[in-house]
Amino acid sequence: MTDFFNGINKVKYEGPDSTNPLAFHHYNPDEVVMGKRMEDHLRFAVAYWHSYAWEGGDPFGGRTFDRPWYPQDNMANAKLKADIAFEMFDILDAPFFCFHDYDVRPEGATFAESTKNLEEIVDYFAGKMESAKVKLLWGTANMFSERRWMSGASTNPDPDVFAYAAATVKTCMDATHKLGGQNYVLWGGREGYETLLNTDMKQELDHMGRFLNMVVEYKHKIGFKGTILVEPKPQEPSKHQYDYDAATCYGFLKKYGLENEVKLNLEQGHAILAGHSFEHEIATAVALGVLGSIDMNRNDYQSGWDTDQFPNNVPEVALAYYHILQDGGFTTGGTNFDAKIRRQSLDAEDLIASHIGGMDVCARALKAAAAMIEDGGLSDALSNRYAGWETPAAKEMLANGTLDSIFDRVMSEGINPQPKSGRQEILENYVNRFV
Ligand code: XUL
Ligand code: CO
Repeated sequence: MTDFFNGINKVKYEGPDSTNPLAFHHYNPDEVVMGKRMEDHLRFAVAYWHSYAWEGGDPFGGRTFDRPWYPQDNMANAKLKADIAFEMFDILDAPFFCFHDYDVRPEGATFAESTKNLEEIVDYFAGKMESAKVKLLWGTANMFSERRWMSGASTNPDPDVFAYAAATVKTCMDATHKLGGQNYVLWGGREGYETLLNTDMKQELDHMGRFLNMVVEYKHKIGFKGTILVEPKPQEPSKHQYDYDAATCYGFLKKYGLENEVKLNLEQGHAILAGHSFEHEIATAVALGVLGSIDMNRNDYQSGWDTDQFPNNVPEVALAYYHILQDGGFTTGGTNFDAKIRRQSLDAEDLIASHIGGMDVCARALKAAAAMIEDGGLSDALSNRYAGWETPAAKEMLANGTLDSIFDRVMSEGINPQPKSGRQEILENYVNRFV
């Protein structure tokens, strides 16, 4: 036991009336919602990068945090960081965590040294996971921070960078597989461009498609049973990223023959950056059959950049879970807090409180979503709105109609559509009863 979280006990559910800031007020893992334990619905994960690797810097200033595992450039501190991370997973009773290679091991002078460092840490994690409750939701490779990635990873004009990226992903998939990870994520941090003046977009997209096919081939080769997930984001760090949003990613997967092999990891803040709502992105993925997992956070609606704050808006999150539950809920996916405390939140207690808040917001949202589904008001409204399509004439038109035959029917039956209210405010008022 380290003394980092001294005085902070395992967080317990104490109910909405408790005034204890370090208790759960709404997240009650064992509470059954729509026939399933809350913990099994939400499948929360702690993100290693934000909670332990990020040092509190912003574009105007460097590190604000003081952590016993700094500097993060040696194996002894990487192990201390792991000790403290696993203590936090236990305090929160977190069922999952997620990591990049770069978060957990020091960068070596060579690829071989970085790989050796990663393997040593993976063994260290595996030892801890034998007795810990926490499991790995997903692993991933950081192919955006080091200088070599500045012009992209698989989309880099330099084939040596493509090779370095392929070798890196192999090591991270091996690590994920070894730790029993349930998914493997690819977020295209710099898979995009700064200017079209120096970019052959077609060639870069073809390389990215070939790369993702290699990932899928390797998954099958090693017998990894988890899901491969791509994470959309429209920009930042690149000016334009190829995996812009859910719809763009689906088009990409289709073009490169991967729509049945790869699903999406959707992030709230990325949806906002793309000019969408989170539920839009989730509903799009559900409609296309590629919803995999979510990165839960919130973006500042004024600043226009990816602020990765913990969620605090129950009505918004409720609509997100509504669509997830309507899709049948998560299978291998879960709710990863891709969220960081503010750089002025210096204390160990802030790390715990932020996750408690996020988990409570999601729990309230899940309960509201389930209540709306059990009540059936929204699905009844949808059925009514589309009821005309249940008639034999409408079904026949869709199945066998041609412009000619439909023209004849409109003429002979004198079809003259009568507009009906979309009842938006009534539906918004309905949702408001549950949130
Ligand atoms: C960056 C982001 C990443 C991915 C994993 O915006 O969301 O943390 O989730 O690489
Ligand atoms: Co993310």
